[in-house]
Order: sequence, then C-alpha cells, then structure tokens
Amino acid sequence: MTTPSRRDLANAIRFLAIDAVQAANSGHPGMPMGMADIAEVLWNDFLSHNPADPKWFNRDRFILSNGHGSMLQYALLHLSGYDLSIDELKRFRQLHSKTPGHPENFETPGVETTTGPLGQGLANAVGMALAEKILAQRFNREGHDIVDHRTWVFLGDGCLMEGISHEVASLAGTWGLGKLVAFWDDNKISIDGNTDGWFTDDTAARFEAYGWRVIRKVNGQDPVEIKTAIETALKHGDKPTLICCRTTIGFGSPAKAGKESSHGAPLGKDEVAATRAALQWPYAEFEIPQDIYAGWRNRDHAGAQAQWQQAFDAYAAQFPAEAAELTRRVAGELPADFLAQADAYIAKLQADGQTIASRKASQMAIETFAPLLPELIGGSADLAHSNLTLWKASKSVASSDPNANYVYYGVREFGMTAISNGLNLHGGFIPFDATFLVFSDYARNAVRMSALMGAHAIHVYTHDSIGLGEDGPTHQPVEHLASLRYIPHNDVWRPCDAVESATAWKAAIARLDGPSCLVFSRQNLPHQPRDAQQVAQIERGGYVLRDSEGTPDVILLATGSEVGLATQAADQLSAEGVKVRVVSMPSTDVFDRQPLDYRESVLPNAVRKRVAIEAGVSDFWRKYVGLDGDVVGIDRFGASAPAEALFPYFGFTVERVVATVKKLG
Ligand SMILES: Cc1ncc(C[n+]2csc(CCOP(=O)(O)OP(=O)(O)O)c2C)c(N)n1
Ligand SMILES: [Mg+2]
Repeated sequence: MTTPSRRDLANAIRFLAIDAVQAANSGHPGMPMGMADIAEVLWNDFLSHNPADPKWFNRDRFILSNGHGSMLQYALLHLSGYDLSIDELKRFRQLHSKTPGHPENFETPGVETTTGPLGQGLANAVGMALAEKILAQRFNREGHDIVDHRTWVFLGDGCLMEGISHEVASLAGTWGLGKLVAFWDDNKISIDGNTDGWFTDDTAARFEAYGWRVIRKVNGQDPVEIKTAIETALKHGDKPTLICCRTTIGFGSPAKAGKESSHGAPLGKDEVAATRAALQWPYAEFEIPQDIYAGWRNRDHAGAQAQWQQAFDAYAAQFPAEAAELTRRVAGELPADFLAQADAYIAKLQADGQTIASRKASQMAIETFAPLLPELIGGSADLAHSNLTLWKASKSVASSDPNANYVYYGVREFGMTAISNGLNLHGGFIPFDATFLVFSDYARNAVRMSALMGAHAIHVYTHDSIGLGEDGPTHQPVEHLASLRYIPHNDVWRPCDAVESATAWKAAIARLDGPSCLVFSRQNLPHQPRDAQQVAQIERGGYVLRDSEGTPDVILLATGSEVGLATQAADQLSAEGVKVRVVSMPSTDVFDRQPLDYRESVLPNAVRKRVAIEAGVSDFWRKYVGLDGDVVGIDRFGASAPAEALFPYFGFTVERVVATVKKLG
C-alpha cells in the first residue's frame, strides 16, 4: 500500500460526489469538487469527533450551510467511517435512503442540522456555538474543561447573499464566539452564472465590521494554505473566524470547472471520464481503494472520546450534581418533578381566576417554570417589554455569567428563530424566542425548519390580532394563525386566559420532539370557570368549556380572545332557549391528534349547527364547521383604532354571533 497524497484523499470526495450525482441523474457536483481540499484538511487534521458515536456530546459540530453540496458531507461521513455505507451513497436522493437531496438531521448519522435553505445553516451554527459558550460558562470548573468544542461551518456565496447571514454574523461578532470558524467557498459562481453582476460586496471587510477575524485570500485548493489558515484561526479564541477560500467550482472537470454548469447537474458520462483522466483517478465508479480508506481512517477518534470521558468522570466525581445536571440536559429529559409542579401551578391559576392579558399570563408562566428548568433560554427580537419575555432571573448571554439564559436578539426575527434551532440541536437547551405574531412571517422558514427537524423550540408570538389596536394593519395579524397551523408537525396554541396560557407553556415544554408556537394577546382576557376535568382537558387542544343540558342545538367554537365572546353569546342564546355548547380550541393541531372518540365527544357528528369565532381568516375553520356551519372571522386587513372600536367594527359582537347562529336555521 502506498500513502495517498492529500489530493488523492480529496479526490475520493470528488469522485464519490461525481458518481453519486451521475447515478441519481440529479444533484450538485460542483461544490463538493471545489471544497473537497478544504474538507479533507479540516476533517483529517482538526475535526474532533468519533464516527462510531455520532452523538458524543463534546464532539465538534460540522455544519454544511451550502447544503446543496450534500454529497460532500455524505462522502466525508462515509470515508471517515460513520454508519453510512457505499450502498447508501449509490442510492443518493432515492426514497428511504440515508442520503437525501439535502442533508437532513433526522436521516443521516453525523448530520447535525438540516440545510438547504441558504443561510440558515450559518444561523444554526451560531446557535450551536452560543450553546457551547453558555454551557462552558455554566459547567466548566478550574482544570475541568468538560464542555470544549468547536463549530465549523461551510458556506457559499448564496449563504452570504441571504439577509439572515447578516443578522447572525452580527450577533456572533457581538457575542465573541471564538470557537466558531466559517469557511467561505469563494468561487464567484452561483446558479445564474458569474456573481460579478449581483454579489460584489467586500465580504472580508463586512465580516471585520461585525467583529470577526477574517483570513483573506486562502487558496482553497491548496492543503498547506488551508492548514495554515485553520491553525491561525485556532490561535485566538476571542472572535469568530471567517476563512475566505478562493476555490474553483467543479474543480478538475476540464469542460465545466469554474462554470455554473457544474453547480446543479450531473457532469455527464463523457465529462466524468474526462475528469477521471484529468485528476488521474483510475478507479471505477464508487470504487475507493483500501489505502485511501486507510488514509481517511487513521486517527484514533475512539481514544479521543475515551480521554474526554475520563476527564468527565473525574469532573463527575468532584462535581456530581453538575455532572448529573449536564447529563440530564444533554439527554433532553425534563426534571423529574416538572410536570407535577406545572400542574400544581395551573390548578392554582384556575383557583385564582385572574383577568389579565395572555402575554402577561405567559410571563407569569415563564417566571414560574424557568427556575425549574435551567435549560430554558429565552429571548426576544427587541420587544422584551411588549412580548413580556424577561423574568426575574434573566441574565444576558452577552455576559460571562454562569447562569446566562437570555438573548437580546435585537431586531432579527429570522436569525433569532434559526439560532433557536441551533441552540436546541446542539443539546442542553430548550430555547424560546419572541416577536409580534405579525412578524412571524420574517421568521417563517426557520419555524418550518424547526418543525421539519423536530427541534424542540418554542416560538412566542404576542399581539395576536386586531386586538392590539392602534398600531394598525401593518401590525395586526390576520392570516398568521392559519398559516402557522398549516406547517406540518408545528403545534400552534392560542390560549383564552391565564390557565390555558400556562397549559400551553407546559405542553410546549413537554413536547420534546417538535416546536410549538404560543400566541398571546396584548389585551386582557377574562378568566373562564372550569372544573378539574376541564382543566386537564386543555392539554387535548380542544374541550367543552360550557355545555347545555342534553344534546346541544348549536356549538360555538372559539380560540383566544374570542372565547369570552363565545360565552357571552351563549348566555344570550341560552336565555332565548337555545341549547348551546361552547368549545374552547386553544390548539387545533393537538386536538386533531386526539382519538376519534374524544373528538366526537367534543364535536359530535350529529350536531351540524356550528359557528367558529376567531379574529383571523375564516377559511381555516371550515373543516370544523362544515357545510352547515359558519365562521365569524376577518378576511381583510385590519385598521388603526383602539381595540374596543375595532372588535365591533369587524363584527366581533354578541349580536353578530347570535345572528350568525340564527341564520343557520
Ligand atoms: C433560501 C434559498 N434560496 C434559493 C435556493 C436555491 N439555490 C440553491 S444553491 C443556489 C446558489 C447558491 O450559490 P452558491 O452558494 O455560490 O453555491 P455554488 O454554486 O457556488 O455551489 C440557489 C439559488 C436555496 N437553496 N435556498
Ligand atoms: Mg458560489
């Protein structure tokens, strides 16, 4: 066996990517061909990980923000010995393979986060680096650096053109995330061609202005230069580093190198052959010689992990409580008594009967739950005093306080939400973020990614309807509740009083495998009477809040601020002899998951006269009210006026609800 050169090791990545894309007849060979040398140096000389234990907690995190180059990551995982066989690479982009078109954190061992929506991988990486920093502050002790790892991220021109890269790079600079290292694939090409026409920023100056250390003009095809750059990045720990790597997209392809034609299509049979000749790669499709595998697998990763484990055991002997706490948090387990304590708090709220804004009730829930949950890390996009996200023990993560637990995100909704995802995916945190409901649009794709990835992130949205009043239609959400509900695997809650608000928080915290959106009002909401069974049923997403004797003539369904209106309308209808049931439906997502018999007990099939009331678009409710029912909603933009004027103006009145019921016949 000969010792392969660095170029040979990198070429193994190139040809796995070329062959897999060719076999799938779809995919992106250009980026892996361009970044192969950088990846080879990073993975073989620096990355601290263990392919045999992809979930080892103190591993370095590697994020491929330019996720279209997924074959680069799959090649790296395969070559370095992860549980990703050559057969999986041969099945690139096929149904149920472990090699989907873009990296998915839930499909492939060693993939930390799902990437593809450009820019968000960088944001996730910033969240992960922040998680590492705060955990180190909290748990490390003199001589015991048990939390000590780096976050490495690859990104392309596309990631840098996306606005979110500005939001999160700015924060990373402010926070001094010195263990974050980004590699820019500076190839001057994106899909539409040479970027001279649309991307001429001085990226290096831009990142320096954020407070990053920038290493300029590294030849991304030269392993020596790459290695020197990484060593420089590791020397100083006070700033995040951007390494600007000049690369050639499609490197090695005689006809397509440096051209956008290599970005997102197979090279084609003849060009694959020409590239094999040009790079002197005589091996067959998907063939990797043993000496190349050996070159990729000659580091003692298990030994490195064992060494860390020893250090951790010594730490655990000296600091057993901290070690147990860190272990619990990393495993994503709630403290044993959390749910019982939450229930006790909810029962007390029911007894107290306060009429308050649900955003205030949310803050009270945070105040109560945060001391029980040190993994809770909150934040708001410059609306802390409107979203009511601060609690007494909030401490900014910009500090070196061991109990840092609050992020002042500034006005950066998208970056905030994607950072939340990174905080959770890193392990050790249940993040929540907050803004006005109307600005969930700015965050939306990161909410979608929370749901796709099964991230345990909580998105808090206050000022939930025209009820916010004078700020007017730009600030009054109308379509947002429905549109967030349409995201699969996302639980949306819109509670009607303090009791439902605390229950929504409890449910969001207990939902370990996915995100929740908690939607709260600016204005006060009346307390609703309930017995213990009804209190318990809130967690089922929908329940009978008030009932009539016998089978009801009509069912009123409502959420949030409209539940009070529904009960008032029920009073009037009852006085007129109509048998009315009021169903409070704080989470349609959760209700829809209940067994049929429960749903039938709340919304009996036989009762077809139904009116749904919600200060949002009406279409969403048609599935609950059916052809025989009706909806009191709002299907236009709002208006600027006091809330007390807006609700009657838009028809959210007892008279309108009663009239709507009567119209059903
Ligand atoms: C948010 C988002 N918008 C658009 C795309 C589609 N897209 C995928 S790659 C790409 C071009 C990216 O250019 P660059 O990062 O320079 O990648 P390269 O061609 O150099 O590999 C685009 C527009 C995407 N994946 N995500
Ligand atoms: Mg590019």
